Amino acid sequence: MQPIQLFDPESSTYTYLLIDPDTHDGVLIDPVDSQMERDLAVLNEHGVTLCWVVETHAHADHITSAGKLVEHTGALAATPAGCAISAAARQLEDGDLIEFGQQKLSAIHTPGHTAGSMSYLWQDHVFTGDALLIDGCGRTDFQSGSADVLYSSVTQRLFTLPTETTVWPAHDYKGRTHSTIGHERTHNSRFAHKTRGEFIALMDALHMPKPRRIDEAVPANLWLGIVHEAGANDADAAVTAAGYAGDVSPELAWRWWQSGKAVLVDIRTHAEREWVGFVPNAPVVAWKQWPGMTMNPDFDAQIREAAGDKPIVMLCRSGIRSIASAKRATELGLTAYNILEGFEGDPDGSAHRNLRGGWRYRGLPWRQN
Ligand SMILES: N[C@@H](CCC(=O)N[C@@H](CS)C(=O)NCC(=O)O)C(=O)O
Ligand SMILES: [Fe+2]
Repeated sequence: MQPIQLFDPESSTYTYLLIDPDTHDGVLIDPVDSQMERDLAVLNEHGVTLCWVVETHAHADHITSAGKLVEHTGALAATPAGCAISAAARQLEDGDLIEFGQQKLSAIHTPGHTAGSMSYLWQDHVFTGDALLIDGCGRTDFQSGSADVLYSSVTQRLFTLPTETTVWPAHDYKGRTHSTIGHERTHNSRFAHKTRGEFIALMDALHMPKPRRIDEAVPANLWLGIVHEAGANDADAAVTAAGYAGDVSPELAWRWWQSGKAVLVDIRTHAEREWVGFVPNAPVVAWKQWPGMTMNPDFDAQIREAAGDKPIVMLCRSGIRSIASAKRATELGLTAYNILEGFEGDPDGSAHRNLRGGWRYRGLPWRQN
């Protein structure tokens, strides 16, 4: 089956939908926020269960819809580990496989446009992001880009794929849709018959204006496109409580953590995180442990280490253990808050909306991370 190629004319971005023909499980690569309704309609039309939303890098020219798609569909986000998109459930390293139905998509680290950029190989199709474009390549003058590194990625990782592999880029500004590795190897004017030195000189001489939306796009894309309004923290306040610093809503906890104002600590058991859901990259300090739900004897030392010199917000399942552990942390001299009603509180989901942008949904089948 061919990938389905979708286009956003405003940013000239291609989004790709890959579908397992037997199970109808699917993957979306590089979706654009303004095209989310269209993409949901396409998923519907093909009867697709979206399993993964995958990014090739933190885009500089448009905002991704990955976070919203996670929220709408229950898919998980998978992003290159080197791109610091910490809200994504899965952080991909070179060679990692993303499985959907019987299909496998493999990650190929192709740095140079950005340091973390990944390409993805599915059967004889390669999705090259901005590493390799048709008769071109992504610029290398921002986001830890490097022409030297891109030359290696393209010539050693992409041009070594089989000649007939179809190349599907993240952008084309001239209406071209796809190419092949063989064609790009012999015709791409940036690489064909060019030494490394010639390529670097060519990239150094480009002097392109910066992308129009870079200042809003990159920070938003580091959070899967979920934008938090500046200053919103001030409108909310923690409610003071006896024996610990106070109670905070999940949304406030999320914003504190996102802005670096506090550390969000998950104090549930490993089993709960596996089966119920988790907050990507949140430090884990169990309050109680299986077997028998006995106290974690190392809690005091571990919570001190997790907190460092910051306040902590405690997350549990329903908001009982988080209060007990916040009280204990307070006794240890830390500033500790309780997240009201924990991971499973708020049955209508509204207060957890932002958290769920990066969390696994409760009640969905467990997927190996
Ligand atoms: N005019 C576009 C430029 C976008 C741009 O610079 N795109 C980057 C990718 S994020 C690039 O490498 N473009 C390669 C090219 O234009 O040849 C904008 O303002 O958004
Ligand atoms: Fe880019």
